[in-house]
Amino acid sequence: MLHTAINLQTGFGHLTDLPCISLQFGEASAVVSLYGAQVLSYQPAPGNDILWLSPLAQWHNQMPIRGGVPVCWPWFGPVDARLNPQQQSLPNHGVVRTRLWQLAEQHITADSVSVTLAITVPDLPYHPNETTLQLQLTLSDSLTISLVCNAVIVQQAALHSYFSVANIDNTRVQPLPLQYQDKVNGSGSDKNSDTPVATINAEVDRIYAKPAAQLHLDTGTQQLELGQSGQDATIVWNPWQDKSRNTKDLADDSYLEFICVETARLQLQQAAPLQLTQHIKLTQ
Ligand code: TA6
Repeated sequence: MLHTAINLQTGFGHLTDLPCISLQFGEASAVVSLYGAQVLSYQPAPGNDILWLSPLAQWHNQMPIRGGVPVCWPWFGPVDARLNPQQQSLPNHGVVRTRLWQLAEQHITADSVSVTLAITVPDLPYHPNETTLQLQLTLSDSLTISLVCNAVIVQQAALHSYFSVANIDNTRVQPLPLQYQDKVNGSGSDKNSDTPVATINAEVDRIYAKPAAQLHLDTGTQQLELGQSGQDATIVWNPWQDKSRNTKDLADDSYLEFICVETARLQLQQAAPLQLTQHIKLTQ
């Protein structure tokens, strides 16, 4: 008999007072924090965490947790003026990373273990009504993370996944579009690459529009398939040396240990419901 379970747990790693939910499906496990609905751990087998969590991550005093899969919503990066009519000072990557979510549903079947976390946001700066957002997490022989909002509003979103890498020099993401927007130094300028493969040997902060539905991440020792749907962009980010040193909740050498490959919907033209999914599967 396959061992399956869903449990409330207090604490994960050094975040000893964080309210979390753990999921177990046979050998595989996952942990999601109720703060931010942030997946913090995905282990296809015991001891092999696919996701990276900063040793300096914090969650008190409105700090978003550095690592795992932060949920960015309803904007990505600095807020766009269209979503901030009163020109308030608003946090990077939206408002739900630093709020407590609730467990809304849980299911155990022969094929998977799943939970749905939900949050109702009463105070979007550009929308008068309460808005409900859900994060659905399904663990089987892979992990599927879906962010769902049925409201017909203008909304951006990203699943800002931090993946553990064995060796950043040998880390590769492919296939990516040749054209990308380069955000290093805040320039936002369009660049062209001559290869569909992203490698990391300096600070990288790129937005790729119209990415493929299936990406391949080679971490140096492991191969991951990253499926995505509902997206219009993939972001690849590594802060490299200087930004690691200058970011409070990163250690000096943290840039050697992770790459962010993010599934995002960034369009601001149309009010539309949201269903954004990232599917993570270890293949080797
Ligand atoms: O997705 C890349 C990015 O937007 C970068 O520009 C970088 O700042 C990163 O996210 C982390 O943002 P955060 O607000 O979590 O420090």
